[in-house]
Amino acid sequence: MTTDTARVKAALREQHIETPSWAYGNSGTRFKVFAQQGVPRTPQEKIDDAAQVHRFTGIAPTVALHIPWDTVDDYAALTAYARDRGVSVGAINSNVFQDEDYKLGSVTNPDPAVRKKALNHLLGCVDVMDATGSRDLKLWFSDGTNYPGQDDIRARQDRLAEALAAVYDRLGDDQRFLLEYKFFEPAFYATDVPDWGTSYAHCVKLGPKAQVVVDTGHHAPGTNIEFIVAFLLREEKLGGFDFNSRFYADDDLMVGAADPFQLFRIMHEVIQGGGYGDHVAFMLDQCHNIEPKIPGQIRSVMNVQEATAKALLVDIEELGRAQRSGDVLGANAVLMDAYNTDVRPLLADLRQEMGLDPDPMAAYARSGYFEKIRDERKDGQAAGWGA
Ligand code: PSV
Ligand code: MN
Repeated sequence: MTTDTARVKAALREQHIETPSWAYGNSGTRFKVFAQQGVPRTPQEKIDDAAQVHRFTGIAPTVALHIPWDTVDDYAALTAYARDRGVSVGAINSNVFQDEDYKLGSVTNPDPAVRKKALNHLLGCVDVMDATGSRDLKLWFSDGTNYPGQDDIRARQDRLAEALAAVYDRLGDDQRFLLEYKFFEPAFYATDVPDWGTSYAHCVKLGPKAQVVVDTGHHAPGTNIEFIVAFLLREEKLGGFDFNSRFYADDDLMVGAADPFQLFRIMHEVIQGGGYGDHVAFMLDQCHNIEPKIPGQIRSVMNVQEATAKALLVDIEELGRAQRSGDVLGANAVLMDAYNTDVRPLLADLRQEMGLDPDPMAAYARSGYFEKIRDERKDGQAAGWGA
């Protein structure tokens, strides 16, 4: 294990984890949304909550928006609002999955009028990026079919390619889109972007401003996600992560909760593959259905930070030596030594050096912020779906 803790801490100081505005709103399953107290009613209040996560962790300075959930009249004013609270607007997430028109798909819909509507939404999201200074447009399509024969799989790929090309052409020099894949749901027979290979193939055709985003919850059980990460980094096509945890499907649980070892293995490949930097966006895409939301986000940021610290502790020289000499057990032991290290004292030290409380969860609980929003946000409509 490396003993160069100064280097590890320096790298950790640079880490940047983005929280999603939708994590602060009410959420649930298709069975029930359990409303919580103090839930934001506006995009501004979601930003207030995101600023708290940054205040206590020091490494969550951006918040992703979801359009139209976070639609406002004046995006420049929203950007200034965020800046005044010490955070800024991160990725813009498009939403072409919640309109009646999209029953048979959005950009792959057989009806050209629906395709046009969906494309206009995506182009409108780039306008929001222009107004907020956001670099990344996240594209996730619920498009697909439920039954064999329902539509022409190949024609749907053509329609997808056409829409992606139009969005790509609209991007500014410093903007990118991140194409997300998901192997099922809400379409159950064939999803139009089911896997990293489909996303990758579309992105390669378009160029460097098209990148793949890996949502850790969007794989079949047993998928080796770190292999995908290593491969995409090698091809310079990994744009970022939507981090969360799954046990069974797209569970959207806190990242690192279900399988912290997998998160460590992913971070190891990120670091090994030169993906540790701002060109790979580390975003959370989670819901907190039964646990409190702001602490849920703080815990999640800490989980990513812990996995990163362990991955930074891997003795790369020693690992390389063992690998080159075919020392199977030795190489494995180098990784496991780092993984089995308790990095919490190192992170507590780091936080103190950064002027933070060493225990972000306890500091938030003591801060009185929850009591304040619980009282202030009693009236009005809480953000979320169905609450
Ligand atoms: C789809 O399941 C997804 O992962 C996409 O990123 C959406 O934008 C997000 O969830 C909505 O919560
Ligand atoms: Mn996602």
